[in-house]
Amino acid sequence: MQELLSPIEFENLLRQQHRRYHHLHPFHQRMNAGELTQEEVRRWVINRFYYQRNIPLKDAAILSNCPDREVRREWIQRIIDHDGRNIDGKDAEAGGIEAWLRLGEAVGVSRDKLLDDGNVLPGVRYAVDAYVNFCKTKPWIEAIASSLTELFGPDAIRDRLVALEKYYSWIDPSGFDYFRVRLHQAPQDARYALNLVLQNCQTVEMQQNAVGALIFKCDLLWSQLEAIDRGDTRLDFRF
Ligand code: AHQ
Repeated sequence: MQELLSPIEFENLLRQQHRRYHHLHPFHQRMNAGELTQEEVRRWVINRFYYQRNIPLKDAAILSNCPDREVRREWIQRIIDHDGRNIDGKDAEAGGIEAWLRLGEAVGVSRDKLLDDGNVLPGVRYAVDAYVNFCKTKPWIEAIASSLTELFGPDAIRDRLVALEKYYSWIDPSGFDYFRVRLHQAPQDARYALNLVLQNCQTVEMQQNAVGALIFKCDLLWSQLEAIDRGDTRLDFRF
């Protein structure tokens, strides 16, 4: 990409990265075919929780780097979506992290086990920590571009939800509420993030860096699943 792309060409180039997205990973393919064992599902829930609980940290990093008040006023909602919030000392919104803890209980993994980072596979920890560090150290618009994997998320989550309800009857379906909520939040998030990237990346270099950020995130999600798919044969990899 040597010349400045029009907004349509730039959006198409971003959307072409769908071919790198983790919906194509064998682990998700096996999940959607109903082929995962209970142990594999529990391993996925435990390790994905580490990703989920770090989302507010990476979004707070983006806020801390973003000088634009209007963008911060919008972006801060992502932290509330995951952390939830109290109003007048009452739990007004539970949030996505609480919903994932309930997913854990639905698959037979205790809240304490999910909250213990010692159960996280090294490969997952490195991928997630790389994401948080990326959002701490890169320009805010590149960090926002890395969230554009959410252009591809809703279709993947929709297929997953159908498969989980169809093939994994041992799981209390109320545990899937996290994904049902994401189906509404993610498209709005993705639309807002895409418009920001299209409007703010007005040089060849910024467009290249935005595409590079999206590829980085696709590879991060892929690496995370590689680690989850393989598991860890060492007796106890806890640090
Ligand atoms: O549950 C997910 C989530 O809250 C987010 C936030 C967003 C971001 O800001 O990077 N990305 C993301 C994703 C979530 N779920 C993943 C899934 O497959 O369940 C997809 C993932 C993403 O596409 O980035």
